[in-house]
Amino acid sequence: KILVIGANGQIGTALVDSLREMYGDNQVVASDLFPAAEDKGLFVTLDATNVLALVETVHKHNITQIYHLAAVLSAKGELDPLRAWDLNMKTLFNVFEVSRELQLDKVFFPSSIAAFGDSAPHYQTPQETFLDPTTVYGISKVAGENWAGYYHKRYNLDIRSVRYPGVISYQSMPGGGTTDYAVEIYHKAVLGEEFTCFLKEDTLLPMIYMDDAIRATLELMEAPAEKIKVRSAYNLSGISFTPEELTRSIQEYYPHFETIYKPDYRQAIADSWPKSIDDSAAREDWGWKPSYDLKSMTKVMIEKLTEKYHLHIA
Ligand code: VAH
Repeated sequence: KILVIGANGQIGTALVDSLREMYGDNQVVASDLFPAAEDKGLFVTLDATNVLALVETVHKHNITQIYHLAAVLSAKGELDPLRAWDLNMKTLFNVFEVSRELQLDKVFFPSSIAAFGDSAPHYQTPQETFLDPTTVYGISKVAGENWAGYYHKRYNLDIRSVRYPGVISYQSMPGGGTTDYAVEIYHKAVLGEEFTCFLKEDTLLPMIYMDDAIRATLELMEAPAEKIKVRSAYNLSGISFTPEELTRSIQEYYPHFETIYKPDYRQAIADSWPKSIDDSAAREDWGWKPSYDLKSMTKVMIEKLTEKYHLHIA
């Protein structure tokens, strides 16, 4: 069975649904610190910093794979660096150690474009390049990538990872990320409100629509092990756009929608990240190809959020 740690997070929420669709509801155990609002199937409360609790959960539910989606994200991590490092790494080591000891089949842990810093080329950022992350979150992701490679090489643990761009979804709100503006903006537009963006209008960032992010994750995890050449984390790209371009794509539906720009401390984080990603390694090794562009993502986001708020497109 599959255990998803951080099941109530932005990616965890969508990932649990997709894993259940693929493998069956009773094959996926969702876990988080507290239950989600609405009951959505097999769930256990689990604090992944508690290794004994993790061992107990793995034994009790016959877990053979772990997807570790719990972490403190980039912006929030800067408010309490050592807590973010401690939580991100303690949970990661627990997952890697328990998976090694109990000989789990596969482990997924997410890296991020936050692994890159100012020394990496900002356009078409390559798979192999110098990593000098500017946030604690990014430092924890680079450390995680190196530890993943170590556990694979030394213990032959089948750990797989992708460097997610900013992930955009309607199912749940992200928490504490620098790319969160690109989710919040759609909610404001659908609710007929003005949006205040915490990044400058020309801040170009690599993003990905959740359906593509989840499909990439499942395709990576389903690929034969011998195809997985990268045991740190695969670059993954979806769509690169600026807040201005995103606003314009929304105005096709809401002509009077307005974004005002009030950059804050997250601007410096965004400026240190790639503007576009070269994901040719993922395309070559396991056939990755995104299917959403800005137009099709905006269409589905507005449709889904209109339903969610029980509104009807005018
Ligand atoms: C964040 N959404 O902003 C996450 C992600 C690349 C962005 O790591 O921290």
